[in-house]
Parts: sequence; C-alpha cells; structure tokens
Amino acid sequence: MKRSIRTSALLFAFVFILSSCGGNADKSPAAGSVQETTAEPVQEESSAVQPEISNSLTLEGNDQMQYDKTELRVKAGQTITLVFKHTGKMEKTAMGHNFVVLKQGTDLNAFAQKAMTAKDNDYIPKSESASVIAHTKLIGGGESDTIEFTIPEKGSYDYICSFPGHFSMMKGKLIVE
Ligand SMILES: [Cu+2]
Repeated sequence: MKRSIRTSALLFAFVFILSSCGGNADKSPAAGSVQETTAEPVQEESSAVQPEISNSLTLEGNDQMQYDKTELRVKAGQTITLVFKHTGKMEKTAMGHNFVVLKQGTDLNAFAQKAMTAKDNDYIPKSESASVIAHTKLIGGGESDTIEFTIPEKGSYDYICSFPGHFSMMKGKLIVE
C-alpha cells in the first residue's frame, strides 16, 4: 500500500516535471518544432466517390490529356453501352483520344509501345488484337463515339487511351461485378 502511494507520488512529480518542461518548450520555438509539420489529410480523388454500377456509361476526354473518370463499374454478362466524348477543341492529330479496354494480364507498357506504331489503324495495333476487348475510334475535339460490348467475366480490366504518349495520363479501371 505504502509503495503504491509512493509510486503515484513519483508519477505525479514526473508528470508535473513533464508538463512544466512542455511549458518552457512552448516559449522557445526551437528546433523541436521543425519535425512537427502537420500532415495534410490524404485525398484520394479517384476513390472518393464510388461510381454506381451501370452498363450505360459516359466517359470524356479533354484537351488536358485526361479522362473524366478513372473508374467505371458495370455488370458482367450484360451489354455495356459506352458514349465516349472529346470535350476539348484540339484536332485528333494533336490531341486524339480513344478508349481501349484490355484483357486481364495485358502488359500495358508493351501494348502502348506497339500502339504508337499503329497510326493507320487509330493506334490500335493489329498484332495485339487478341488483347483488346473493345475500343472506340480515335476522336478529336467536339467528336464522340458510342460502342457496345459485353464482358462475361467479373474482374478488373484496364482501359487506356492508346494515342502516343497519352497512356501514362489516360488510364483507368473498368470493374466488372
Ligand atoms: Cu488520348
């Protein structure tokens, strides 16, 4: 009993010392405060809003080399209708966009490399056609293209714009549920 009283007295003293130290530290804004840069809340824009499951999709590309959505959700085994719009003003030779859904396991870098050489086919490389589930045509500012396709198997599929240099910026996931 005596011992525990002594311990709590010690504890009290310790806490007191700590808090008075803290007080002193506050008065001198020295080196210690440098490390305490407040961490900003991590914002994950792409996953902040979960898209609804719908097989009626719209997707846009713009003059800033961006898709407006990086995730799309659809149901497996049912016809998907995708309306793809280019909301920019630039010519398709300079800022052309398409939407290419690829089979699982496709090496995106390798595909994009091959696509660069397929200008005569809207940058869809014929040698890689086995990897392509569906694609729109290549469109420029103000244009749109609508396609229909079906994906029987559930899973996560990559989609990209295969215009040269766009794939690093323009890619997303088509989630099939
Ligand atoms: Cu593009």
